[in-house]
Amino acid sequence: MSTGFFEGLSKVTYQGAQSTEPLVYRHYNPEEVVLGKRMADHLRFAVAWWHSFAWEGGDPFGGATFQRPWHPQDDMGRAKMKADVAFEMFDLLGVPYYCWHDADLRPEQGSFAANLSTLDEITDYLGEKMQGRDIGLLWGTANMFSDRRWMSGASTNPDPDVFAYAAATVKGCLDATHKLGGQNYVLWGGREGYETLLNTDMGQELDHMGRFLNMVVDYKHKIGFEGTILVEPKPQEPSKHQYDFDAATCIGFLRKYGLEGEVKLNLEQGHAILAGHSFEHEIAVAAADGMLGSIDMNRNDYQSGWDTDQFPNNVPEVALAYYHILKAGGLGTGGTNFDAKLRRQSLDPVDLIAGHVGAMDVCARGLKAAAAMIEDGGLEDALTDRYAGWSSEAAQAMLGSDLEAIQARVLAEGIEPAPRSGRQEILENYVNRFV
Ligand code: XUL
Ligand code: CO
Repeated sequence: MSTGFFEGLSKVTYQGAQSTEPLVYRHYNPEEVVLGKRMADHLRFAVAWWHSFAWEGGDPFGGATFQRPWHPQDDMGRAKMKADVAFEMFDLLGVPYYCWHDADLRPEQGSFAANLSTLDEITDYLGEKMQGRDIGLLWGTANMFSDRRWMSGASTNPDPDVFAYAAATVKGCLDATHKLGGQNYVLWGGREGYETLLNTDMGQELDHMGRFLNMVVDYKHKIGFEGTILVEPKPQEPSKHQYDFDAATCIGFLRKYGLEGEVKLNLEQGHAILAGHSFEHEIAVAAADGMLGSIDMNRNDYQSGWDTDQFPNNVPEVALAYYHILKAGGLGTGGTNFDAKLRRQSLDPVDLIAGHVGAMDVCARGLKAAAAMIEDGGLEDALTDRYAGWSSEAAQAMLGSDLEAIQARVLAEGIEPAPRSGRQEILENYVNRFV
């Protein structure tokens, strides 16, 4: 029986680019084959439970603006109603995946044992709702940043009891993710960082975080969880400085603690911007090390400089992100999670649908543009041409040589490099033909 929350709204269908209807897909056609694969299988869209269903519309200056029938979110009956509405939205959108934090699903009961048992109960309920539906869990994760117990960190907390609480929490969340057939498990270190070095032993905190992540990997293997463990870079907010600053920092961290073959990255568009990078930079950094795992697709407001978690609406940006994803061989077990929330004035159920429909269409358009660039091969040809000198025998031999021999060759052959144009404007014009 329907909850009636989305009353009057019907299943969103693909109508093609000419359609002027507001709630249809103009570009997202899940069955359309792009570069030999269904669009749905390239994009692997997921809805984020927290922003869509748990977030109440508050900001630092004011409280809740949304008044959902499952608020306040403090008992199991309402948690189940929230789940009913969530699955109604998944059906309307036709999304193949969703993601959650433990705290989004279950009411906060104040004790670890009670929270563990309600998490078990609500995830059993989700499992029942997944039966007979074409929907999977892209990833689960633990919210180890909202409650005051986490204020000084989770695995990096100076208090070993908090480390223990974090380990116990992640075990429960990994068990629940495994039970629901999750494709990945994410750790975002929301409080894994510091406010001031005056009270922080950074080296010890990083060692604890590395040990913690090794325990997560060991446990994953012990229970036979075949999904990918992902960490999610973000430079700051809520901590002043977060240890998982950006992709490059995370890769260095994973190598230091021997986790490079085990853990990949969940890259978020808005986090890349906060770190002073473009999204495609972060994707290319991860891809170069074989650590591209999954993406959180949202955008930030470029004027406010804060993590505003808005639905994506910029096709050229999204196209370059998917270009690098396609070049890297795709998202694997990962997907495109909309870690995006409505604006706090967008009160109506239809706003939730519109946010996702627009975002899915922007991504589909971006993917098609990226695929067209790959098929055309113009960027790849330009790269091949730019690095062509390296295919010569002499250039390759130099890499196995040394400074003395190279200097002797430069003198003997009278080598004087001739500067060449990088052709940036020509390449930008090229990209604009596709987006
Ligand atoms: C916070 C953020 C999180 C993670 C999951 O900025 O992105 O929602 O994706 O904890
Ligand atoms: Co995120």
